[in-house]
Amino acid sequence: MRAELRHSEQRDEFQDQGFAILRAFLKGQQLAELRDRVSRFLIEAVPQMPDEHVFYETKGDASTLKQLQHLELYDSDFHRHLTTGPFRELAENLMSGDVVPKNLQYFSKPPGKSRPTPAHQDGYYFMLNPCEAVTMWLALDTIDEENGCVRYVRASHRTGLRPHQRSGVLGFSQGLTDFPTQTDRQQEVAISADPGDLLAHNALTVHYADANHSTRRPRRSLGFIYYSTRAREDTTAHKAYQEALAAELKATGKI
Ligand SMILES: O=C(O)CCC(=O)C(=O)O
Repeated sequence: MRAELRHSEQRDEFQDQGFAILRAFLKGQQLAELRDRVSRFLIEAVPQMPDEHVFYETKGDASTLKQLQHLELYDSDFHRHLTTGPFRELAENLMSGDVVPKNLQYFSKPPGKSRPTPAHQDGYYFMLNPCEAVTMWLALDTIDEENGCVRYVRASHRTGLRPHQRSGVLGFSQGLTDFPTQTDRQQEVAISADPGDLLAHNALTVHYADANHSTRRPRRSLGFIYYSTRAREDTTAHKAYQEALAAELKATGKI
């Protein structure tokens, strides 16, 4: 299929349902190199990272590592992946314009030691006006209903931001107060993914994930966040929230 047609189909799917699925977005050597880079990063970089960018289900137990923030700040390969090349190009296509690369995250749900991801809209965390941003989620493992695949509520991006409250979940501090509605249940889709598959969702799309209920299957992924240049960030409120949250997590011994 010609690239232009493929791009317009991806954009249509994204605009219509609030998410797009790009199977085998990375494959072969590209995928192998990225997975290898992640493995080395976990050994070499994580011990040097500040507490507010490294989350464990149980602090002090390395086998429960659940989330890393801003990999691009600690590794030039990850900086390149976030700021140039296919991920950014896809973000520009889906956002129909220029984007600002914001964050490259790592997610893991270790078997037997993970918690569900609460239902949320990324836009609630981002504090943007207009709320125009995309998150891309790249599977590093085979991820299905058993080990906690991502679940989207189709077309939920069309009805604006919904109320959130503190969730008590480290790394996903806010969750929807009114979830699930009947429509949420009717429109929910569970997306299984193979390594290299990419899911992209609008910042208003409701999504969540179960815990990893398998006994030994890993469940790892990378998240790439881009804001549209049309969006204005409430940087003061965002910084204040992040600082207050980090202080609270430190005071309660969670990070
Ligand atoms: O991996 C997950 O469970 C959720 C990821 C997520 O919420 C996101 O990338 O916005």
